Amino acid sequence: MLGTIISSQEAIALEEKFGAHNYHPLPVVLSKGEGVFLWDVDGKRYYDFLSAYSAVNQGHCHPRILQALFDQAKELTLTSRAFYNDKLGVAEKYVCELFCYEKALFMNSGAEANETAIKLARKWGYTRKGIPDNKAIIVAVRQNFHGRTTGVISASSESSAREGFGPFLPGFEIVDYDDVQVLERALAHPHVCALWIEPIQGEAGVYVPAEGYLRRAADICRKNNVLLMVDEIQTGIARTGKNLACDYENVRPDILILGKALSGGVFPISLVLANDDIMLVIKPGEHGSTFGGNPLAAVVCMEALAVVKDEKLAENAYRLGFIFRDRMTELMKRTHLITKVRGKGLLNAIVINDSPESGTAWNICLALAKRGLLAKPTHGNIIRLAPPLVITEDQIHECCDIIEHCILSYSK
Ligand code: IF1
Repeated sequence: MLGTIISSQEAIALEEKFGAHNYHPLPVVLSKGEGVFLWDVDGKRYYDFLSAYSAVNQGHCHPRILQALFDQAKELTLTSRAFYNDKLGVAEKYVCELFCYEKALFMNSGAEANETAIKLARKWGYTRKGIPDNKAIIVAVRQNFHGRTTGVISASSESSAREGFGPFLPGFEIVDYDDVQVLERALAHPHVCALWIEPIQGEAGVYVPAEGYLRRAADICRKNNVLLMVDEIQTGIARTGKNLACDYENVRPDILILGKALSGGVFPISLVLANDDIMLVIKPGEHGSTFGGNPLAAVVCMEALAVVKDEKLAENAYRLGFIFRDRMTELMKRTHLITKVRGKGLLNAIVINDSPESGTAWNICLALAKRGLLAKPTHGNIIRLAPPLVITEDQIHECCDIIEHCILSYSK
């Protein structure tokens, strides 16, 4: 069975019949990836403008990351944390020095890393801030996205994320994003242990907050002895043109949450970083996971991060992001179909001038796929455009030509 070539139709039918229907994929069946390109089972080549939701910042199947995977896989893949291994400590030192924290806690999925952060913040609240037991509050923001587990969706403001999944975890207060005044009030409550935000809201449609919002949020946290917990799972690791999106405002989260491109899309690795006074509130036996911090992840993570640095991917994303948004802004002047262009680095989106239910953004993505560019709408009428950060300037222009053609020739 392994390696059997199946047609697009067969692949889709198999998923329809045997797979949970928890996604509505574009009708494209991919079988190969390399750098900025994906190929479908019929050999058609596409530019990848989703990058597996920013997990493939280094490009598909990066040779250095794969080599690190192969070399380690032949030696040792998993020991569990019941024992030490010769790679985890090296990786913990690497990421602590890279992101300037004292302690690292490796997990697997982004949701798991956010769940870990919730536990850390709450336990810090009880043992360091003196919040009465089971009274800790974490302030989250409207239209957040931190994952799909029931703890995490307890802080979601979206009915689509919550409906049918209650009862929810208590202890979350939801306030408007990008509103400093509301933070002044909310964070002053003595039972608040943390503010939990994304520096740019990815799922919400690449919503970039006002200049200074992150900085002001950090200051209000400090003033109220509240931890700033930042989810950089989608915005981190060079995606927005800086190593972290927080770097734009010199904000250093008390708890930093990473995932996705930590492995260059090779397999799930997530990470929580904090200093001793926070991380050490969790004692042996109070948290963990079977695969969290396995030697394979340790090696892959270090190589994936080294690739970002060696290939100057943040600088590339920073520079090409401006070129891309300029092209999209020029296009917006020539069409009624685009009402907004926004983003930072190579995390960008265009807002389509139609209702989320209209299907217009979906149809535009189908047209883009026909012309060899893969993207997918979010929140109905917003098209996220986020290629791997290894893309070149010429390729950016070629992709803008494709987007331009599809927008200007689109008709309902
Ligand atoms: C899906 C969204 C993006 C994330 C941030 C945590 C997580 C994610 C900021 C959880 C994951 C993925 C999940 C995937 C689609 C995609 C997504 F549309 F769901 F919201 F990117 F915007 N924090 N985002 O973006 O990490 O547990 O998935 O490893 O669930 O459909 P995960």
